[in-house]
Amino acid sequence: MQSFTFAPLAHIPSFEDGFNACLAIIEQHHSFCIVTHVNSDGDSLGSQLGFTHLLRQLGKTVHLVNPSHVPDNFHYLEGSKEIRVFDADRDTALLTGVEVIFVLDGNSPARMRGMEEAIMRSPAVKAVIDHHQAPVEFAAAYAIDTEACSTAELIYRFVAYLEERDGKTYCTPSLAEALYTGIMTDTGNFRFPRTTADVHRIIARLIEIGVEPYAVFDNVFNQNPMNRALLLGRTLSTMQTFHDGRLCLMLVSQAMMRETGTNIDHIEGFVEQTLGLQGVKMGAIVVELPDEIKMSLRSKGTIPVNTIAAHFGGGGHTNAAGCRTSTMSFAEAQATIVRLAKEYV
Ligand SMILES: [Mn+2]
Repeated sequence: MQSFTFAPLAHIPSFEDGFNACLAIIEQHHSFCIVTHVNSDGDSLGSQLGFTHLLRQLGKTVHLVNPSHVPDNFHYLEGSKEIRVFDADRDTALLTGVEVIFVLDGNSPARMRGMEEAIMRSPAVKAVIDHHQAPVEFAAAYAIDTEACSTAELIYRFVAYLEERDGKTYCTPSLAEALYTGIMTDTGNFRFPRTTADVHRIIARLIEIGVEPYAVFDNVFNQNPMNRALLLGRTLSTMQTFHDGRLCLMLVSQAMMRETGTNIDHIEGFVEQTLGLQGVKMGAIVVELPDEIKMSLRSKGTIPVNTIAAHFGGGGHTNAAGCRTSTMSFAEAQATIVRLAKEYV
């Protein structure tokens, strides 16, 4: 497989310019493929499906292809069963044949791990809607607002704008539920710093349209299989603190996953436990996978965990970031995080 390198985007347009550029692309084309990042989460799926429901009401043809499968707890989202897991032999022609590829909740083809080549070789117009920092050069349009709580919030702006322009309602119950899911999960259930009054006004509208907050929460978070609970127990027992209790580290080894019959999907959300410990300013979970080490980082205040993630070639936000390494051992990755964190905590 060819490997691609991407230059940082030299000029990041204002959100308004990027928004208008995306609107023009929507207007001018008929067939779309919407893709999102590897290891699907509530915001990637919620924004992908919310945007799909919008584009279809505008008469567009929409295909959905992701680099990884939809976790079971998001199957309640309407349209989720249409999402294909990318298969190069089957889906390269689809990506090549559509007029537009929209990349949501990610700003580099590298985030669509395994799909980079198909995306880059496709003659389709590429466009990005995202709220992460450090986009790379590959698309014709970028609607990026790093102040937004979620990509779902940005999709809502398209919905609201088009409703105003066309004088009709596009925010159907299915669309509302998709965007609610994205906002709820990416704000950590409405508690992270970007949970603004404007976000709550959007949520108010989504509830008015018919979203049931408890039902969504129940679908996403109350469906844990027993083996996940057992893995969480084992993971909590690995908790260690460093730097006078300001850094908390948790570990998940291959053996722990094997013994509990779990996989990477089951670890979603574990890292949040680190910040619950008194005095902790930064938390990390280091996960040993068969061919690489995956790390998720969280912080309070101004500690820039995305800077630490960038050391490993990853990224994210100030308070939530992630990265992977296939060159360091499990132990080396842990030691490196502890060492890098010292400067910030
Ligand atoms: Mn997001």
